[in-house]
Amino acid sequence: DLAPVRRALISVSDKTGLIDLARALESLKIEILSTGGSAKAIREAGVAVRDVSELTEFPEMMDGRVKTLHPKVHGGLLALRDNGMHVASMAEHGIVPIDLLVVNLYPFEAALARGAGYDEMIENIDIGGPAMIRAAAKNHAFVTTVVDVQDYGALLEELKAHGDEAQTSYGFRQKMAQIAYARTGAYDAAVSTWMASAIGEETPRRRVFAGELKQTLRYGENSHQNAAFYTDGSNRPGVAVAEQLQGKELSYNNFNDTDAAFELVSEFLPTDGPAVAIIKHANPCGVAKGATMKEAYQKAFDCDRTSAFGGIVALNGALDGETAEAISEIFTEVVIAPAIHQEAKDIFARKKNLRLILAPGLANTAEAGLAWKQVSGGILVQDRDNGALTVDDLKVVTKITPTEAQMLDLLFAWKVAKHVKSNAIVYVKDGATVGVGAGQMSRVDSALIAAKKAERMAQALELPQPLTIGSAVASDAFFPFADGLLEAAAAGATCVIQPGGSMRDEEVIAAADEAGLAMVFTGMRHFRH
Ligand code: 93A
Repeated sequence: DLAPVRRALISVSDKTGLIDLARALESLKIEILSTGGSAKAIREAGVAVRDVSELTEFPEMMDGRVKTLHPKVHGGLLALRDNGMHVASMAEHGIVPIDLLVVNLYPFEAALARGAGYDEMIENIDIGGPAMIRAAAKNHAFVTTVVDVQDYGALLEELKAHGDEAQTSYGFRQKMAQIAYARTGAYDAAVSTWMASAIGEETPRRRVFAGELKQTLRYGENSHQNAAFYTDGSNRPGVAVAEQLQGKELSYNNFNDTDAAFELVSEFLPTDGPAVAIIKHANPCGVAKGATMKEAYQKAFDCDRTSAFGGIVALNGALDGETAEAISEIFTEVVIAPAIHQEAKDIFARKKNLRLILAPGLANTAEAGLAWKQVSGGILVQDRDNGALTVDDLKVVTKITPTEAQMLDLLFAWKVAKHVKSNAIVYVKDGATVGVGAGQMSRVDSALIAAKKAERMAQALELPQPLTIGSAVASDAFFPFADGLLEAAAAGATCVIQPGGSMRDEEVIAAADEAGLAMVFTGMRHFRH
């Protein structure tokens, strides 16, 4: 299953590692064919190279749009070396076999990332490159295809691994062909996704998702499920592009929870001061702002100390030494922050299992984007929930108007509720959650559970009364009846934020007035299922 490699065609936009590769191929007695810019770079380095235009006897034309689209190239890549007719055609038309193809494509994704205009994007759509890659990969019975700079090393090792003559094994060529098709697939996915947004097509008839393996995971949600993490190429700040500084490998559930924690804490801009979110099973069990990061952590921790055990902690600013010290007092799975002081690193170095993650800045929660969810036989796609409110968006519907301080807590509770599985009820006091009810099938139960947790914490902390007394409460969706609202009032909430829009809004508003509550409507819902 070994195939000899005597002739290579190199055509690369990313010239990283090109010269070393060309030198190595030359020393392996492999003839090099190459396109304009690549050939120039190779020649300047003193390595022998033949221009593709010399092979095709056609100049590169139309600003390079046509340079390798020629039967002498595609015949050389596609001919079956063991097929008499193919070999005869090669001889008849002066086609020589090309055994190795090294291509990386026009940097379409990079152009997208820098916000290039329409015409520039079009020029960055590579045609000849993918055509050659697909041809060579199809003919992997004889031809080796390399599309990633990161595979140059493995290619050279393989070429040297089978005796004096440069050869590759069938298994290697298959593996490279699979990667090659993923690359051309991802490339066209990027083109098609860009086009959909460029032409304002929100629900295109066909859509593709391409992923690149970030890492294989020990298992999925449970140990009998295989799992891996794939990045989507967006480079959105978060767990996909963060750097793990220490600790065991992240598990599937760690990735999921760390993402939830980081997205939530990113709701709080550093200019608003330090904020901390503690997450357990994708739901917050404590979120708080503080004068210092340590204070924010302690207030978040005091919301539900029981659940915070084994949790994920996310910070909206630098992790300093005193905060690290406070976090390390209980077992914590993951800590993620956009900056980490050396002192904090030293403290966590004693906790070998704690996973410490440095994120490249906060996520932009206002950014538009798509959210995908798999169901049997398909994928549900929606805009990411990037909804946000200011005080001006709120409508006071009760006789009593919330005070300024209450308004701040209401908005805080609303931001948190957006990140709580529905039905979500969130009690907040002085910039800290004091009770979170998540994921219940009934809104009344969420209100009750959150209040119960607050009672338990009051006992544990030996407080005279639960912190829900005098709190602000948020509900992610409207109260369909007054009962949920009355539970919140019974728990001591004095002001309410909710979308409104129920058939029974009037009944709910009347109940709020009767209970002496101040209530605002957002006109926006934050379901999260
Ligand atoms: O414009 S193209 O679509 N037309 C082609 O015939 C063609 N052949 C190779 N782009 C083409 N390429 C691409 O040129 C390769 O995929 C590679 O990215 C780039 C290398 O060009 P150069 O060697 O001139 O830097």
